[in-house]
Formats: sequence, structure tokens, C-alpha cells
Amino acid sequence: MSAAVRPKKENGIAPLSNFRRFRDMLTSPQLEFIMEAHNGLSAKIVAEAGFKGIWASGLSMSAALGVRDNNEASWTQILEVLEFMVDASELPILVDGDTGWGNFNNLRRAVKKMCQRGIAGICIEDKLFPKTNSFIGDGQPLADIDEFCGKIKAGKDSQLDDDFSIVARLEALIAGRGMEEALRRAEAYHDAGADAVLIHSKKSTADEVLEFTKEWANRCPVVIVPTKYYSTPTDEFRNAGISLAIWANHNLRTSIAAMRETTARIHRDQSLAGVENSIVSVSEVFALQGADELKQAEDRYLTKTGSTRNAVVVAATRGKALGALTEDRPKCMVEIRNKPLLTRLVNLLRESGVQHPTVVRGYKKEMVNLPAIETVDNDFFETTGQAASLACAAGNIKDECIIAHGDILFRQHYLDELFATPGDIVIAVDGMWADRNSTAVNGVRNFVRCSHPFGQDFIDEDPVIMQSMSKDMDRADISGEWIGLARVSGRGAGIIRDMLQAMQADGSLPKADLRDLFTRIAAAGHDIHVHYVAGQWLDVDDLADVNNADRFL
Ligand code: SPV
Ligand code: MG
Repeated sequence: MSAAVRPKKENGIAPLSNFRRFRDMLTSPQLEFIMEAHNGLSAKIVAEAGFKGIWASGLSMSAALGVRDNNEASWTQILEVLEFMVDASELPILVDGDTGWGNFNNLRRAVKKMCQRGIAGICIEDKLFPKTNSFIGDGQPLADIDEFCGKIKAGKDSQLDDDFSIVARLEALIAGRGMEEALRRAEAYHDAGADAVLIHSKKSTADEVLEFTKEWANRCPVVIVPTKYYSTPTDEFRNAGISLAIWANHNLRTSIAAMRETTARIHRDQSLAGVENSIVSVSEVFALQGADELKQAEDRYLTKTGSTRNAVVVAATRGKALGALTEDRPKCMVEIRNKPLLTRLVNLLRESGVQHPTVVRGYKKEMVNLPAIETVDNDFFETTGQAASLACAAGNIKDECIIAHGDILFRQHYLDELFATPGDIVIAVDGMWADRNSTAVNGVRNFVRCSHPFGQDFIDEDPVIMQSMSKDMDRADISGEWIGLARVSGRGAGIIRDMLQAMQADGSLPKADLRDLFTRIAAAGHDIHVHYVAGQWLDVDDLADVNNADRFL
């Protein structure tokens, strides 16, 4: 069934379905109202005004399509209009099903389709196909009672939800066949299973409708369409115990009036100046279309700069110090609060617009099987280091690209800041390194000496450049600690690839880690820019780190 049929749960409680909400409107003790809409836009306007339901008027939908209310639009064309209306608002819709678009068999199929689309109910009238609008001509022929009862039964037997409603519309008064005929038919349709009857009238007073309602005595809910008896005070309907009033065509008619006025004025003036202040702004149109929601979705799902953002995550090692935790999986798949570390890292990357990171696997590689990642394997992970792993994914280091250790967690905004920091190669360096309680047994810290110390006393515009990176450094020389996160531009990606190739050629690659790579790049005269961060990150080397990570989250 469609999403419209199964509304989303909020706080674990499923809201009522639109089928149920409409049925409740029919059966509630008070008078309820539904308002005409004929497309997605008017459906939104009805919802915006606060109505609880929509009348999908046959007259209005056909007129909006530029055809007559004589079943000139096929029922599947109407179904398409209805789909837009369902998507446009969350309101229950009662569709004007005319005569059911044929006999019982046509109605059966239509009812199923309506249910699948999340239409709350259908109103069918006891005339002949192709129908004519009730306000055109006199003495329209009525359907045979038994035939119409069979149609109601077939519709009820075909509905896919118990709360779908069938409203049987009585045209006896319209056709001039009198009150007795209307009541006789109402009784039969009610017996056949109709959930409500609609008593239609083209008189300018509500007399015959109120007389019917009195005689009917609420044997089932009564629905009315006061188009012609519009001057009747609504309280009279309320006092008569009527269940539902349909304001049947007023969005269509008002739009015709407005469109005519504006079009004629523009035609006459050969200018837009005269109408601008009397029509809605384009911003209002965008708002009705939900432009804001799309913007938010773009921020969430699209790369932020519009350019391609890549990432290579080096995650080939086991992480021996984690003991039993990494017996059957690599370190990156160790779960922190029921979610693998790598999943958390991939989610962080996605939030910053990296849709398909590349993960270099090694130890227990079959366990690294997350959706939306590309994998590259370093099958020599036992005898090689991080640089060799990175070299396995050299082809994926391109455009704007993050390079990350597979065992780190950090605050989301660090990624956004890295992307925003100028430079072909930028590394994130923790200026609060001295506060960090690194308990790693095998954990090697990547100390960095920079052109400017961490703090407020350097000019922001001055780039901070890495001068050296080493696991051993005199305390006095340390500016910070590399957190295992870097960003390269397309040009920076080329520098990295070239250096990996050079290291491969001179035999230094297998034993090198990323620290050695950056050191070589800096030594070759390329600037490695530094973006300082202040704590709020961790890597996972041992069990104490796993506990820290849990706390970090
Ligand atoms: C419609 O809105 O299409 C209706 C109501 O069927 S009426 O036009 O009054 O017949
Ligand atoms: Mg109609």
C-alpha cells in the first residue's frame, strides 16, 4: 500500500489513516465540511486554510482539464489528478466518482485503485454513464435501483481498507422524481452497504434537502452539496443533523474569476505593472510548492559545493590491541554503541557531501560490507602500512578528496572546515594535543610542528603550514597532533598520487605510513596547510579508546 495509506508514526503512535479520518467525519455527531480541490495546488490551499478534508470535484477536475463534466476525462486521467492531490496534502479526499465509470465491474477496479492511492472514499451517483452535471437540463435518467445496489455492493466488496467509504448520491430530486423515490432509493442503497447518502438538490432553498433529512431520520449519515441553496444559514444544516457539507466548486470558480481579470488586464495594458500588486508573489508560489523542503534536502543529500567530493578511508588493519573485539572483524568494524566505527565515519562524510567514500580493506575484508561505499583491497595488509593501503586506492584520490584513518571519530564541523580551508593539501591538527589522554599501547601519535602556534595570536588570514610531522618530537616543538584527517584539492590529489608512485619506485612505500607520506611531500617543497581544531576527536586503538568513544558520542 502507498505511503499515503500508512501515515508515519510519531512518538511510536501510528496516526489515524485517511480512510479512518474521513469515516470519522461522516459518523461524528457534528456537521463537518470538505472543500473542493481540483489539482495539487488547490489541495494545498484547502489544507492551508484548515479544512479537514477535500472534495475532488468531477466538475472542477474536468473543467480544470478543459473538458466537460460528461466523463470526457477518463477515470485513469482523473486518477492521475488525484495522485497529485494526495501527494500535495495530507487530508482525506472524497472523490467524485460520477456513476462509477461503467457498471459494477468498472467500479470494482476503480475502488481498488482509489484505495491503493490513499483516497479516503468515493461518491457515486445513481445516473447513467456517461453522466451529465446535475445542474444541466432536467429529467436526467436515473440508474435502475437494483443495478445501482449491485454497484454499491461490488464497491464495498472490493475496498482494500475496512474504513474506505462509499457515499451513495441520490439524484431523484434533481431528476424531478420526488421525495418518495429519493427515500426509497436511500433505503435500498443503505441496505446495499453505502456508508452515507448524499441528497442532491438544485433548488435555491434547502427545503427539500431538509425534508429528506427529517424523513431519513439519520438511518445513516447524510451529505449535502449546497451550491444552489448557498444562502441557507449553515446552522440549519447543523440543526437538521446533517453530517457533511461539501463546498463543491468554489476554488475552481474563484480561480476562473481571478484568471479572467488578470489576463484581461495584461492584455489590455500590454504591461504587468497593473496586476503585480493584486496577485501573489512568486515567493508565495515557491512556498506553496515546498521550496524550503527541497533546499533542506539538497543540503542533506547533495555535495555542498556542487562539485564531486570523494574520500579514501584507510582501514586495512586489525587493531590487535583490541583483542577479542577484532578477532572476527577489523578495527573499523568494531561497534561503538551498536554501530560500527566505520558506519559512523561514513555518515559524517555523507553529511559533508561525500556520497561514496572508498574504503581500503585488508584484515577480514569480507566484514567491511557497508552500503554506499566503494571498497579497494590491500591484500598485503600484514606486511605493509598505511601509505601502501592508500596507494591501493590511488585512482580514487581525485577532485576534492578527504583522506582519513578508518578508526577516528570527530565533530562533523571539522570536515566542513577542512573543505573551507584554502590549500591543496590541508590536515586537521589538534592544538589541544597536550590535554589528550592518549592511552594507546601501540598508538603512535602524529605530532606536528607548524609555522604558527595554535591560539588566537596569529593573523587569521596567514596560512598555517606544516613544518614537520613525527611520532617523536621535543615537547617544545609540538604545535599539535594530526587527527588522521586531511583534505586535498584536485591538484593536491595529484601531488599525493605522484608521491605514492615515487615511494613505490624507491622501495619506501611498503613500510611507510601517512606521516611519512606527508613528510616527503613537505620535503619536496609542497605546502601542507594546517587547520587547527581543539580536541573533540579520538582514534580507537585499544579498549580504553572504545570506552572513550562511547563517552564521546
Ligand atoms: C461536482 O462537484 O462535480 C459535483 C457536485 O458532482 S455538482 O456539480 O453540484 O453536481
Ligand atoms: Mg460531479
